[in-house]
Amino acid sequence: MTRSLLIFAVAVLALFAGAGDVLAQDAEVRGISTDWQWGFQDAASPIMVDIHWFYDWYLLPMMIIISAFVAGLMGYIFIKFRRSANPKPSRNTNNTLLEVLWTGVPILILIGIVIPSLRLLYFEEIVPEADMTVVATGNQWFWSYEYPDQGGIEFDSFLVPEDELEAGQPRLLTTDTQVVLPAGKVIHFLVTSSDVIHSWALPAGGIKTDAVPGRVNDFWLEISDPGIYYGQCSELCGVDHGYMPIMVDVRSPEDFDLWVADQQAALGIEPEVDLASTAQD
Ligand SMILES: [Cu+2]
Repeated sequence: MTRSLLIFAVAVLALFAGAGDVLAQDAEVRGISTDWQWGFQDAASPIMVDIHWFYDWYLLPMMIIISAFVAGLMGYIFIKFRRSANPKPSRNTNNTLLEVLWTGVPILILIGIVIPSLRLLYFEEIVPEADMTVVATGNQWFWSYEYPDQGGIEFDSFLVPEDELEAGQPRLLTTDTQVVLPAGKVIHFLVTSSDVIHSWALPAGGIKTDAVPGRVNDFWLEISDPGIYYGQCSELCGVDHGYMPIMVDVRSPEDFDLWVADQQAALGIEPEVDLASTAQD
């Protein structure tokens, strides 16, 4: 029986492993869900790479093996000990070895889950040295963004209503302004809210962080490939909760600098002045 279980587990795993490839067809839009998608979106950040590994190659096989084992055991009991085959049931009430095993083995399994799980949590939690900071503020019902390192660029980001969408823009995910980020850089995100609890979530980045009024939460995000990545507010925040999407536009660092210069010009922000050199004059 163990052999067939193993084959079943491998078959199911193969299905899951192939699921991510669907997204690769469109190079530009990288972070979006697809029809009939199984499993997660393709990993775009180091955190999501680890989440993929932890789920696909650790938790999921474990769940499949445990579920198959329990289902198999129940099937075996239903047949072997049905009334017609076993009219006189055994009156045994305990078995020390079995009891030690069914207590001890689950404990070992849980310890086996806790170790990589905590390792992953700490990896997410500890922000490496960041290249820049972005502040995301949740509002009923849109997001505002600030770039303190780029002279305080700030803007609001609203949903583009369905009747104003251009061809190829996904409904309920497209926003009028995007969070533009440089590829391959560590971004330190500060997340807060101006009214109720929202949640800044980007599945491909492995991010879901609550935006709580009066409190600043943070996370780090490093997206390696330029492209468009979609997310949504993921905390029930009121009537338009489903209408405050997140659209991240990751560009090459050079294109990002161009965007920054553009934004600064539009907002009338003086380009960064080197204070040290000014003081020497
Ligand atoms: Cu919200």
